[in-house]
Amino acid sequence: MEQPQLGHFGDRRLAATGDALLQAMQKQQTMCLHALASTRNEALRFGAFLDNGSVTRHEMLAHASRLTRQRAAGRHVLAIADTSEINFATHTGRKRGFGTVGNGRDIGVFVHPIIAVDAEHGGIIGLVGAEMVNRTDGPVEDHKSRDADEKESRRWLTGAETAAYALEGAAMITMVEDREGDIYDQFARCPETVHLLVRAAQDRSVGRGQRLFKTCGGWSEAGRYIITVPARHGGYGKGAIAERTTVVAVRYGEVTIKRPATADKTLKAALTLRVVDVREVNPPEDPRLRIHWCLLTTHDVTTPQEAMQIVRWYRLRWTIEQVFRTMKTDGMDVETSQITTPNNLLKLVTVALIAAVRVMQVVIGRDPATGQKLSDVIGSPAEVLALQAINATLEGRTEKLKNPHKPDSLAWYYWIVARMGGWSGYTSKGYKPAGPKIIARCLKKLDAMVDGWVLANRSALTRLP
Ligand SMILES: [Mn+2]
Repeated sequence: MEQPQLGHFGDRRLAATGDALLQAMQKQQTMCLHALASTRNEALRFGAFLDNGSVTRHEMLAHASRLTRQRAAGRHVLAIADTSEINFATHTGRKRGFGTVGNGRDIGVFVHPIIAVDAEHGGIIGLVGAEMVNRTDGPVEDHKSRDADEKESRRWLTGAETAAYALEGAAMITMVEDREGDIYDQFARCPETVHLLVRAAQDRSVGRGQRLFKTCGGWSEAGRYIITVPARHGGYGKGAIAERTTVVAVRYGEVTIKRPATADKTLKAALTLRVVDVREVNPPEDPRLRIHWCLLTTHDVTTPQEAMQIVRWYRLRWTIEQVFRTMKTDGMDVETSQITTPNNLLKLVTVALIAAVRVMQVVIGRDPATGQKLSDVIGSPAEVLALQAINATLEGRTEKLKNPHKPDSLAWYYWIVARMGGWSGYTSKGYKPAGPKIIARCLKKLDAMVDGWVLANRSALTRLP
């Protein structure tokens, strides 16, 4: 690649190895270097790469963030943040220096990324930043008794500042977070250039002895909508629950929330926020199954259309869940991963995160309805030329086998990716779009072809404006 994909690391060879590792990770999400590498020598090279002091998580994240910042200019960006734990089952007990995850037994790390999503079409713009924690302290017993500034929630407080800095130049920034982000300090300290959209976790006091949830429930309905509640596959003692459809009522209004007794006394004593409340009209008996999203936001909400816009933006939080799902593979085993230090593990998890964002970006952008631009994925004119050349070799003689999408769209790129994966190219009946796994496999092949083409045509390329 003309521009390295993973980072510069101050050395061309390191940058090239980084790109090879990233491409391998896109193809197959695993923490095992032997599985990632195609030869034994390459596995050793990947190991040496991670050991190298110039290869830092900071350079990988800063590089991704720079690309995202360029693409985000002038757009309304949803900065979606969430935490996920990556577990590594272990057979021989805890290794020195590796932390444990929530169950206090498995080795693992916490990943807290922020991803940039286009508020208009929902396509991924890129990674904004990420915090990784190798938690060596064991599970936190009682997080409510701690100050918000303490370790566990600090990442939620710094997220908006990170986004404000990294997405400077965006037309608008909205942080989108689930209930974990419902921290008074975050609303009180949010930078002026950043909006917040957070699902309420706490039934806060809204003054005059009133509580948030009951207050919202008393507002008049702005509309009713049918929504599909996805199936739940069990785990953690919960049984599997089938997909269902249900009717929800949407309400909106304004509340003033009080500073909780546990919060920093230097913060404002009260804050005025808008609320969009989505709750089932006939909720099921079991309160755990009920749909109730009480969405707190700094955006103005004065019409039912604006309320539904808030709901749509919140639902795009799904994107970060998909990134986590792409990252996680079953049976990751630290013992056999040739990863010897927690720091190297965190580097590899960073590569896995960047790879997962790239894969999901193409998976989501393949839908021509999004209208997402190719420039969100491919930066240089040389790579675009290479893709045009590859596209020409993949198109058939008949009209039916021409790439039907605009050459500047991500859907056009996806058509090439899918064709390389052996997809027939016919869009008539029986066509089933490829999922993340197939796309990831094809992306690696395509990246290699683009590289080869750019290399072979370098002399011709220098003449370009
Ligand atoms: Mn969460």
